[in-house]
Amino acid sequence: MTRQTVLLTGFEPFGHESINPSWEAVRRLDGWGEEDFAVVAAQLPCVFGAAIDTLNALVAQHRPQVLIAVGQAGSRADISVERVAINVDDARIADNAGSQPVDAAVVPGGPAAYFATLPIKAIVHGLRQAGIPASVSQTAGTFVCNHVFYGAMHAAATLHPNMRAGFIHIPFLPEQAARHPGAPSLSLETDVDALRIAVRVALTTASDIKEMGGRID
Ligand code: PCA
Repeated sequence: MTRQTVLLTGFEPFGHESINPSWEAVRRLDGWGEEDFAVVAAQLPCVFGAAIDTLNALVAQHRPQVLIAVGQAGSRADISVERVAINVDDARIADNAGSQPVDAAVVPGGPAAYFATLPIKAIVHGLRQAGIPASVSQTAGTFVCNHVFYGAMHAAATLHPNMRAGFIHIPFLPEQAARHPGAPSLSLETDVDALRIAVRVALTTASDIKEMGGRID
């Protein structure tokens, strides 16, 4: 049996944080696998441009069948499985290299948006079944996470047709939320469990389930 490769990426800390839950979670899954798949975890810089360059090099090196990029979303209360990446960088804060693009295209001339090709509804369903709060998210924002998500989908669409890809935002860890009174958080253990489920569901679901994941607001 050929082993499938799953690439998980997390980000370095950004803003005023000294850790990023996405990297803390994915690095614990580096090397995890079963007879039919193996996980490679890698860190991306929180820098426009360089993050996509790093991701493209990782994809060229590892040729994953499944790519799940993970990032921190401090205001989110649950595991947010992203539906769509948009072709815009509009940064509220500077990235880790000091750049703050406003209304710039991620890929000039590229499509306005790409949908994730992971089974997002099945992943949310699997997470909820396991007692983990999760939802479909309709926006990955306009900062480096959306940028990387768009870059990943563009690479999949143009260069790697056999790679399924998507993005998951995770909340603060409790120790981060303790410095932001009122902010929601999830434990590292829950994040790691959630990513294990996302990987398994992505590998075993050929076509997504049809289950309501929309919002009105
Ligand atoms: N979250 C940021 C970028 C890096 C990260 O972990 C975002 O949501 O864009």
